[in-house]
Amino acid sequence: MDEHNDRKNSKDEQLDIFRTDDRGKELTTNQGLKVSEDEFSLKAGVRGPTLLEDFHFREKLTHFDHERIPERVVHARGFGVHGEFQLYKNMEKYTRAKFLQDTSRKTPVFVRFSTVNGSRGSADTVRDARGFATKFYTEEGNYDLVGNNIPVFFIQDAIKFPDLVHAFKPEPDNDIPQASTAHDTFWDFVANNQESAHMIMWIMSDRAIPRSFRMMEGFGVHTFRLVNEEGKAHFVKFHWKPLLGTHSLVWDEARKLAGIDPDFHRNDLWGAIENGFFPEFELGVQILAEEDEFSLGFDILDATKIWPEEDIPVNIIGKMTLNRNVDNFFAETEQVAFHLGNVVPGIDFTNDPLLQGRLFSYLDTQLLRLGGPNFHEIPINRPVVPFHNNQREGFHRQTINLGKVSYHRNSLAGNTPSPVSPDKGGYATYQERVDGVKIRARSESFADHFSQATLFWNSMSPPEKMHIIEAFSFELSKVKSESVKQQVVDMFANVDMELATAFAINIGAHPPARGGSAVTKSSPALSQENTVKSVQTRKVAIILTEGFNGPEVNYVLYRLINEGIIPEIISEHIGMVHGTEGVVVKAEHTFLTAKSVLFDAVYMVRGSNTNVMFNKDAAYFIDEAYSHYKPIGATGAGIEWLRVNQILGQPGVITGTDMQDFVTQFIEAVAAQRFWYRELA
Ligand code: HDE
Repeated sequence: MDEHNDRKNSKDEQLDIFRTDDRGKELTTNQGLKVSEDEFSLKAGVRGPTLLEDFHFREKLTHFDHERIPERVVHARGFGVHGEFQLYKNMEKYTRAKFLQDTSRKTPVFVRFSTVNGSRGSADTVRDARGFATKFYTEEGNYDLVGNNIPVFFIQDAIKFPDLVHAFKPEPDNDIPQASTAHDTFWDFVANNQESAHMIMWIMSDRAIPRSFRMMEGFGVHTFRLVNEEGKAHFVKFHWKPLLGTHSLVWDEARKLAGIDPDFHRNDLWGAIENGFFPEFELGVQILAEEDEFSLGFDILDATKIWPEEDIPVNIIGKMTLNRNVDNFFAETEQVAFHLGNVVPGIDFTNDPLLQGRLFSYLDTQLLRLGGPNFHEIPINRPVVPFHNNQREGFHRQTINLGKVSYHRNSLAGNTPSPVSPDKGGYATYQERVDGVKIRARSESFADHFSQATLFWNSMSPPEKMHIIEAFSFELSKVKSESVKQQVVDMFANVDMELATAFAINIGAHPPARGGSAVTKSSPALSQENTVKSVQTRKVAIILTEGFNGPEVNYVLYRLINEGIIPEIISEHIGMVHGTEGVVVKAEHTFLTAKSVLFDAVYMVRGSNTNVMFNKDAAYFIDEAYSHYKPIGATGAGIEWLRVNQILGQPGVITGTDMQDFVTQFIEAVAAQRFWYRELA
């Protein structure tokens, strides 16, 4: 319980009250009765029937039978971690939210990353948007920023959300495919709901297969409002920027990882935090004056639109550090309940029809998932400030509310709990003027579905464009309906003719007869080519066998670790491997467990003189890493391997005899991360 005192904060202290440690204790029933036998049920005779009287057996089995709760209808598979947020800049000019004013305060946070489509047990590396939901435990109550790693959404109005989800989930007759959009109903939805065009471009891009939860951006997606002390409002879009940069897997790698390590992203995040490499994300805001609401050429209430960063800069205002893993996955990650309606004074909504619908859905969904209206009392969901109101009873109520009064207005309790005026911290809704007739319709200003999809395409580097074409080709190759395939080709001709033509040919559809876009604008911030490139926590596989060059390997290990790179040794067996000059290193893997997709780079030191299988595996490992565009290094006997694989001299393939020089170049290559132009060299 005192395991992480250095990282204690108000939320952590609160959780302490609920932590319980069964280790070293006597076994009891839930009633505290000491149990003398936990292996045999109570029977009438040793070979006779089990007795109903066996209260211990029944309690144990009944509890077990009820261990599962419904998984989230979307974002079922997630991974949560604790951390804290600290502000760089006082934002009082824009908002009265205290946690956005006080730069000295550390606000505890809980973040749950997730995939959207798959079930709880699905693989981490599937092609999908990722959820990025943050609960700030502020001194004014909980504020939830429930975002994704993609800044736009498939639809413009929440009423279509059930249709969208029915289309992308496994098909209802056979429940296939799991955690994949590569099937008929999804693409049928896309072609017949063309507002999805922009989101689809992101989903087909590298953004949908992140390298790590630690290496993806987060977006609030909707336009929100910041409101200051004077009641003046500004429109705002929220961004999370990872300090490690935004990085992705390649598709072949992602698919293999889904089998080799379905928990790849969980392992990565858990391990990084356990090893003290705390993921950091900066919070950015794009701010737009109310008077400029109609100045952008699109509707800011339309969640299929971004505000290009080059037009409205992202102002970095603070940093979140994720520094503590959960103690218990179910208690914390599974039971955490996010809700867009969890706001603090100074943060308000807009009329984005997607946002408005979410304000209903998140509260509603928890009632089923967490079994009643008292889920705010579950430890992970409690604010760090007290709550008082006249809500009472319901399933699983924990608080014992004192007194007779549970209504407002009253005289028996001095009319308390009493509402608080806005100048004393009470939440007051922003007084936006609203005037209109009741109507079921969509504003004409939401009609342009393609311009920003083209903006995204225009902003991609050639390799990124290639990946998008490949992703469309893959997904649509899995679609059985020729009609749906053709509809999708014709739809994306509106985004770009080259794109639609390229995948049309790959999937055996007719290239589009007409299409094209007049949009020539691009936004460099959208391309991952322009992201931060860091070697921190990159994993390098070091392949060696007995008799390796001791001083050389020692030197390489020293330099890599010094840079924050994580080297892991693969050898013929796990355990100590002996090199020259008395150097001994510990191999953590054999090729049985270590596959190239689990690493960011390879350093080949030495194969085996006798073990043909090992050499075959090593050659395959290097070849696969090469085909995934990863840095490859070799020295001494290792160089011959690269010659045999015919990759010497290719970009990102580093060899050398001067060790200092070699390691410097190799580290630079690890920083560059991928060498897309290999085949062309
Ligand atoms: Fe969600 N979404 N969503 N969503 N969403 C849920 O709430 C919903 C949308 C997002 O880690 C559900 O507690 C509707 C956009 C995340 O616990 C549910 C609409 C964005 C998470 C729900 C949207 C998101 C959810 C399911 C269309 C990015 C996981 C379980 C109007 C800005 C939170 C739950 C976690 C989860 C409804 C669209 C992000 C059913 C109706 C846009 C990160 O309430």
